Amino acid sequence: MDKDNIIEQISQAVIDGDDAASAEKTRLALESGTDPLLILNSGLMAGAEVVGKRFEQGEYFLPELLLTARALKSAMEVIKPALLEQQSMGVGRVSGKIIVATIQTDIHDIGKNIVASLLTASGYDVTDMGVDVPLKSIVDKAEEIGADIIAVSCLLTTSMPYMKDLIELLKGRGVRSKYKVLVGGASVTKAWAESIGADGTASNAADAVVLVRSLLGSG
Ligand code: B12
Repeated sequence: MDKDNIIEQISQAVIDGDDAASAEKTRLALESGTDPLLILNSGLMAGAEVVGKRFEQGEYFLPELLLTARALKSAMEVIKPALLEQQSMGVGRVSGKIIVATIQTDIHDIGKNIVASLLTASGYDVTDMGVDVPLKSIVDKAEEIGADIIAVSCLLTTSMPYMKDLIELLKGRGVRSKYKVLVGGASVTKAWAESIGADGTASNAADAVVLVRSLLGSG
């Protein structure tokens, strides 16, 4: 099967908000040996990006976003086992407690969920706090479980300042140095992450795992 073509078809299914097609095309792509990461990055996320642009331009509306979310989720169900298998290959015992959350006022969780799943598959002890999580709850939980890393996701530019506030809150409580803070999500850039004093960012879930490994070590 032509790999570029199937990746394009997956993107198209996401753009069309066709959940049956996105799952089916993803299954076909995996069966033909396509790298699950390529499907995630070049198929699913690329399709989501197009939908986002059309939404911004007033060509798509909330119903289309919802259909796309469904198409992304159905494809994620298919791709997840393959991604997890790839991620857990060769992984021994690792140690590290990681809190994962979508920051307050933001409810996007498809990307956050895949980051949490891959980190779990990589052997880390992950506490997924869900979406729209207040800053104080994140810090309280980190203190309670003795987390090593706080990984926050955010897709709305209007919610991004809360990531900075999270770092300020950690400083205010005198516990900033206890944690590595990672930030991510479609709107987060490396420059922005640096500007707020975060310890790192990654543009996709697999790179998030690489980043965590580099911070915590893998064995
Ligand atoms: C699907 C979607 C929705 C769904 C979300 C469903 C769900 N359960 O998540 C629904 C329909 C609910 C929705 C709602 C809204 N949305 Co919306 N949505 C999208 C869309 C199209 C795709 C998001 C997605 O799932 N992408 C696929 C995943 C896999 O990618 P990802 O999230 O980026 O995650 C990857 C990486 O970023 C990274 N990553 C993610 N988190 C983390 C964390 C760390 C620590 C690290 C290291 C890495 C990392 O790894 C992930 C996997 O590889 C985006 C467009 C886009 N370009 O993303 C708009 C988008 C995010 N939405 C947008 C908007 C405006 C909204 C609404 C305000 C619309 C409205 N008027 O109501 C609401 C907001 C509600 C709220 N309070 O949060 C805008 C935000 C614009 C902006 N600049 O702020 C976008 C960018 C569209 C656009 N271009 O206009 N949305």
